[in-house]
Amino acid sequence: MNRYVLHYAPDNASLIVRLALELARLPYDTRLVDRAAAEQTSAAYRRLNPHWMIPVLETPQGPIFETGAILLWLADTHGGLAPAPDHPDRAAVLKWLFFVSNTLHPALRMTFYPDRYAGPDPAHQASLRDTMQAALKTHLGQLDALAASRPAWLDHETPGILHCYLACCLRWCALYPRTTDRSWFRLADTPHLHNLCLNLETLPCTLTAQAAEGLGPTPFTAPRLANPPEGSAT
Ligand SMILES: N[C@@H](CCC(=O)N[C@@H](CS)C(=O)NCC(=O)O)C(=O)O
Repeated sequence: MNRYVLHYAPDNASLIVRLALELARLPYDTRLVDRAAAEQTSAAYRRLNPHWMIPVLETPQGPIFETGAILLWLADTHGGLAPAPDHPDRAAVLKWLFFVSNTLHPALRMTFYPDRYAGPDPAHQASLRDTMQAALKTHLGQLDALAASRPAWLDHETPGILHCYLACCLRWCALYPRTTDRSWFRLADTPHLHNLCLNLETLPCTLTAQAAEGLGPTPFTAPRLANPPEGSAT
């Protein structure tokens, strides 16, 4: 098999894919996307992802963008990261994976980049941010209730793509955006998701990502801003 190439920036959505690649012990190389130079908008990068977003995973089937699509493709191609297509738990994992990628993650993006969704008026931006933070609180409560019910595909023994996606979203809730009050979020309010993060933090996939992206000792349960060896988060 060819080595995959992950186009990444530290502490960006590419971190989710890196964790999944590491979890499945898949060989890959990385190419830094220099966000400080807005390299994601370059012609070369737009040939990989016309939407100018990180990540992209180059595969033998061509470049894949959209984090959820990459995760699902990896799980289906290699197994082990999610229940197989004919497994009875497949439907449950799919619906929650798509909930995270279609609803939770976009809500987070709207709190990071409110100007892109609400326009230049600061009052409109603040209103969108408040609305999205309230929505995120609801979504995280739903996900915590799900984790509390201990489905086999979300427990500690079988970490997979959903664990990687959720832990990173929780990290970003705690850290970003830097410029506004983030007291709406406390990981302790979702104790079952806290446990999921705690467990992921003990795994080699996280240790490798920590070193590669400068994530600090407790990247999910008590995150601090990345201090990466190369590149920048924003
Ligand atoms: N829907 C995309 C979202 C990815 C995303 O939000 N990427 C951010 C970094 S975390 C990005 O590329 N930001 C740069 C920009 O929007 O200009 C996915 O799931 O891959």
